[in-house]
Amino acid sequence: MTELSHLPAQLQGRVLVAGAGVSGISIARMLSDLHCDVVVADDNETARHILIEMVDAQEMSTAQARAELDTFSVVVTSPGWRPDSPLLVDAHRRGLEVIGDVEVAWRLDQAGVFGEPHTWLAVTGTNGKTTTTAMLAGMMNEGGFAAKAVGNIGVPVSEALTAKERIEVLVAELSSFQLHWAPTFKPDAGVLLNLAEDHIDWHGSMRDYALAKAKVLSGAVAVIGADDAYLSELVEELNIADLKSFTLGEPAAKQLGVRGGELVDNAFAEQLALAPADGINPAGPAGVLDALAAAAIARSQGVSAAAIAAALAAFEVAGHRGQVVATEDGVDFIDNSKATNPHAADSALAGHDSVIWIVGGQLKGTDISELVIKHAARLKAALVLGVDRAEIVEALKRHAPAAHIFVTDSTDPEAATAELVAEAFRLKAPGDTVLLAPAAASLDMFKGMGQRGDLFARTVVETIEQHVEEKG
Ligand code: UMA
Repeated sequence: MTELSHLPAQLQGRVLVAGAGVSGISIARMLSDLHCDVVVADDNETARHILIEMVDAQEMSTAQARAELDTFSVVVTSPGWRPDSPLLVDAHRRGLEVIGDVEVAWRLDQAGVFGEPHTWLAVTGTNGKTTTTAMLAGMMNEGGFAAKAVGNIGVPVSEALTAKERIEVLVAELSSFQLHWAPTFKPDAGVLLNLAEDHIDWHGSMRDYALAKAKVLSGAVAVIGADDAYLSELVEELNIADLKSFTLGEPAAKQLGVRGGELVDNAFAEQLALAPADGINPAGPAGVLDALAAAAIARSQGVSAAAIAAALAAFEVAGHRGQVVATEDGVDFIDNSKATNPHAADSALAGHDSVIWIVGGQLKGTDISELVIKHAARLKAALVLGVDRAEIVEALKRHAPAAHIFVTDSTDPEAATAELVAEAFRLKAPGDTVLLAPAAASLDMFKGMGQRGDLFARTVVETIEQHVEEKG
């Protein structure tokens, strides 16, 4: 076990962990296992009590931690805490360093606390992060590395670092929050997939959001999505050495792309065919882009074309990303609960001619008007829920006047879902698609986007079963 004196200096004093959620529990556990003096603060008393049953740490309210700030040597914040939270603002004002879970794990790893430092492969972007991360982990494992998908995907980074059986390669899905709180993080290879408005309320501006994400490009290998105009402009300004990219078109020099129906690497090899573009799961251009991004990073680490092809063939898309959960009388019911911002909802809406769209939740400061304008012609109806419903209804009335609008004011997850699904069944006709792609976060009403998708799927399936029973 590591001596306290081998740890980075700030961690040798009293460490305040802000947040007793998934990342707070994990970071507190890792630090207390390293004999650090750990205190966890959270606004939620139940969360604090759950934590201390699992971890050898002290707990206190956020207010108390604020009052005792002078006793701490560093604050380790959970990613969801906004930079303008009073506790973090006060800490900053007193000159206390505030860093995130990823930064702590990174610093400890660089200090050799877990043996030889690990290989860090970082994936970020507004959309496609989780799929790309999972694909990349699959490719690395297929290529013979002991790799694990961690980070925003739901497995805290610290969990992988302290795993009994050593994991060599951390394939880290990193949110803009985690990157914001990781000032010295420098992955071995990083990919920034795309950039569109999201989390503007948290970051303060699109530019700050984008700059946080661009931190994954600080390592030896940096890859971006070349088809994204905003991103291409941003990296020009950042002047990144030896930047590689990927495109749906034919690959130029330093690019991966598609030629003759094959994914081709022209960045880490010369026109090397990797795998067929057809049959990639998830189907469609978004899936091909994610596969190209993952392949770029895998290739940078020496993974063979055969291993990449095998990993893609075995890959299955995770839940809530566009599965058809049921079909009745020529109408598909699709769960894309993962569409937590307008950019993601944009790809979900594309390709359907007549959509009954379930939309709403927390817009997080983003503007939904453009999305409504772009898809107005395919909107047969919009069924609206959530805290920002008034803003959404206004955009619909203004930009999609032909769409039938139905709003639920219910804040109960089950009741609201039942109302919307019942309305969808009343309205649907053969050829329509009933699409849950809310363009907004779920946390105003649901435990997360998973619960939102599950409730939708369950309610739809139960309604169809009821129809079958009635007919029978
Ligand atoms: N809390 C306070 N005061 C505050 C804010 C939060 O006391 O001002 C407390 C809450 O009571 C709660 C805890 O802090 O007990 C929650 O911390 P958190 O919001 O950082 O959530 P975690 O449970 O630690 O989960 C986080 C990520 N959550 C967020 O970034 C919001 C998870 O990403 C991630 O999987 C997990 O760490 C492991 O790394 C989720 C997410 O929604 C999936 N991510 C966003 C997205 O994908 O859009 C970025």
